[in-house]
Amino acid sequence: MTALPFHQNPKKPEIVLPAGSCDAHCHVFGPAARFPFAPSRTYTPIDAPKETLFALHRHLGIERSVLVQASCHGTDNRAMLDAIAAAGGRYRGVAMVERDVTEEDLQALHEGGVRGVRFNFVAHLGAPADLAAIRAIVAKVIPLGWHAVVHFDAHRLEELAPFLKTLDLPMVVDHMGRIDASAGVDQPAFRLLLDLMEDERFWVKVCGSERVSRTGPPFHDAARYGKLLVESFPARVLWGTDWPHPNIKKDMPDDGALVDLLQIIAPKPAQLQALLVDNPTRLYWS
Ligand code: 0GY
Repeated sequence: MTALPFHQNPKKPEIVLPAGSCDAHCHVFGPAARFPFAPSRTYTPIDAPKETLFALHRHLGIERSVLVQASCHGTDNRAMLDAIAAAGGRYRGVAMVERDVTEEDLQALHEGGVRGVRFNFVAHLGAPADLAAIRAIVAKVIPLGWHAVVHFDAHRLEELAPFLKTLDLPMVVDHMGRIDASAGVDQPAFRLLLDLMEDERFWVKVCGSERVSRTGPPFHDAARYGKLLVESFPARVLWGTDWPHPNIKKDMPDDGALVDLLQIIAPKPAQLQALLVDNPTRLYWS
């Protein structure tokens, strides 16, 4: 199936973001002619090159960013590294690596701006990460001061949580744990996420409203979960656009409107400053 194109004309946000604001979850895809997609991919996105992302960030008032390696590029992190290199220190990355990655490979990624490693347990993205491989990789990235980003379907959290708690590094949960926004704050997956967050190793991204929403734009049903997470764990939350929104099948979000959702998610200036500036600085620029 042909991927839905990202929004071509996002609105100017209603809010002015604080200086140094960081989009801590977005991707670059290709261009495929230069950076081919992985043979193992489960979807083929439309090219989403760095120049388009840089222009979007300028339009939204975003000065820094964290590029997250997506499954369609597998463990070939070159498109991401190319974009980070072009951004002059304002962008960082989260890589995907093979189990047998060497210290030299990791050092090169670190010098290229990578500060974390990502593990996927989302069914539509292919085979789940292997737990023994995760342990092996984690042991190698801890000396670099990296963290892990974990991306899972909500129903997997119960089984995954005990394993994640055995890992001795900071861990960032993608997209509010991909909960179902229609299922209420007492749904088991959200309760488990809150429980996980009581452990100071864990962080959560309060983005992905367009993924967890069941009512559609403007995704207010989802934003209330982000608000609750920001109120409860103000120093361990991150936010991102998720541009160019891989695998969104309908209601492609307007990235300016996603920024506007921050008025619900982090309504107080101090919350916004922590979410967009201070927290990403601690995890990616310290
Ligand atoms: C996201 C979400 C998705 C894709 C990936 O690695 C990926 O391909 O993360 C998705 O399909 O929901 O965070 O970009």
